[in-house]
Amino acid sequence: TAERTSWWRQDRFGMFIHFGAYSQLEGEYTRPDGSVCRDAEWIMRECAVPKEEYEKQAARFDPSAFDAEAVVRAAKDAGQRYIVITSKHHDGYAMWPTKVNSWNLRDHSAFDEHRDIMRELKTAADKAGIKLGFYYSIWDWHDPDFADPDTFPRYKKRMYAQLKELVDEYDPALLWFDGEWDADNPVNRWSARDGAELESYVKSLKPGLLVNNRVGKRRVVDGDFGTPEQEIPDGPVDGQPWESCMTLNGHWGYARYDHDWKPAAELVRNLLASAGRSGNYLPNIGPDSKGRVPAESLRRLRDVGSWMRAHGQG
Ligand code: FUL
Repeated sequence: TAERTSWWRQDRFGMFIHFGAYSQLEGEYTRPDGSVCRDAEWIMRECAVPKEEYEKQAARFDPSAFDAEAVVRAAKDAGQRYIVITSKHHDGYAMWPTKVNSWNLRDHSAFDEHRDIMRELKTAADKAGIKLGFYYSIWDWHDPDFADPDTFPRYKKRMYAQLKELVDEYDPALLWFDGEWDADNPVNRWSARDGAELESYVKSLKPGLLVNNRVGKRRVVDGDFGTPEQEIPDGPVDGQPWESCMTLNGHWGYARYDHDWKPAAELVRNLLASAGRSGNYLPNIGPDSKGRVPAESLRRLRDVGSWMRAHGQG
């Protein structure tokens, strides 16, 4: 693990991106009775959006303004050295043209079918010397085979196939699993064994691949690094390398009503605290329905970059 994680421990600072079909709703769902329910990437579940309605919204998703080069430049200027983007969140919607199902950005959207956001990011990242990783949710609200113990093996097969696509097509530096908890799936609990199996599978596809601890039960032996969320731990977590992921406002996915932004000084403080405690820092951006990164996020990242350069860290 020490050698596997050496580039990542040196990098210290990355960019998280939450972007998916939920971004189309921009955090707000208007119910048939006119009342509005608010959330972000959890909106489908928290606001009980009917499946057909969510699919209808996804069919309108057209993030044509997404600019991979600008995103990579923003990361680079901030001093971030790797990017982790949601390839599939809990809603099951794939942000790359997967062949496993049609619940994806190419086959179920209003987006230019010739574009592939993941490819664009990979190309831009490679050019800038920035590493690219993928978040992938094990939990899946959309796949009908997920929640039923009898059909779960079929789901698992598709999940493995999707991960193989991601590794083969985009050669990611790391995979960031999530949604490994037992929700929805009381019989087929995601066991330590499921985790170990999945971890060795993805590492067999690419031996150097880094994997976070949510691939299993978040123990020291699961994956290569710990994943404290919205907090900076006091120091090493069980002696395991760690990375603290954090929102810039109160949500991961875009939420048009959320203006509660953290000041840039707080981000700098968090970065320094993480680095000082041998951890990584992974602040998040959430592009809107058109794929635009909020100006408030960009401004804060720029300010962090200026601070880094002024102090000889850029
Ligand atoms: C959590 C998820 O449920 C959130 O939506 C977000 O992706 C965060 C980074 O991990 O477990």
